Amino acid sequence: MMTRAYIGLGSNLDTPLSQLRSALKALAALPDTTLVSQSSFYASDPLGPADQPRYVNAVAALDTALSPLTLLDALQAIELEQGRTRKAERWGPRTLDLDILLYGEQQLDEPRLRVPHYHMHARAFVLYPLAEIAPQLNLPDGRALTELLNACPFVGLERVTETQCC
Ligand code: A4P
Ligand code: MG
Repeated sequence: MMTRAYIGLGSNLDTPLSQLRSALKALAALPDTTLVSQSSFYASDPLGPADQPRYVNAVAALDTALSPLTLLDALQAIELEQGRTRKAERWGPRTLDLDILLYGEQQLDEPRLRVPHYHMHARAFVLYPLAEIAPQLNLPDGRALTELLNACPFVGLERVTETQCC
């Protein structure tokens, strides 16, 4: 059985736009998974320490037969493949971050995995790309994505074209 999952992609090191393009190819190549759609790319101001480069963010929709934890393992393998190192600093710079934003209607609170992603509801760089590919979406708790967008201004965010940027 396939489940629709939404993945947040972010990068602010080593040519972020190419990091995201490579990550999308890797998502499309995951076993038992189809890459259904992808948002535009967005340049965004860093959340967290300010002394780091701007990010490029995007959101992808997958239909997957992988379980949530197997999907997380696969995403972390892609992060490592693309040179991700985990540092002590919270929200520090990274070549690639892949977050499971939503996994169907499921709400998970496990040591390795919280879904919906714990901070997605307040992040413009997640909500606007997500709205591009799933404008009618509701969260598992019943909140509409449109409601979250109304409370989250389009600030510190720009859509980037293929030829622009990083
Ligand atoms: N984990 C728990 N739930 C999830 C989930 N839904 N998806 C666990 C993915 N992983 C999840 O993540 C730490 C652990 O979270 C993982 O081992 C996994 O078991 P990490 O990727 O190693 O560390 P992190 O990403 O630094 O931590 P955190 O708290 O998840 O950070 P976020 O929320 O990912 O934020 N600013 C802009 N403009 N754009 C960004 O994309 N990203 C971050 C990172 C900070 N500032 C940003 C951006
Ligand atoms: Mg993360």
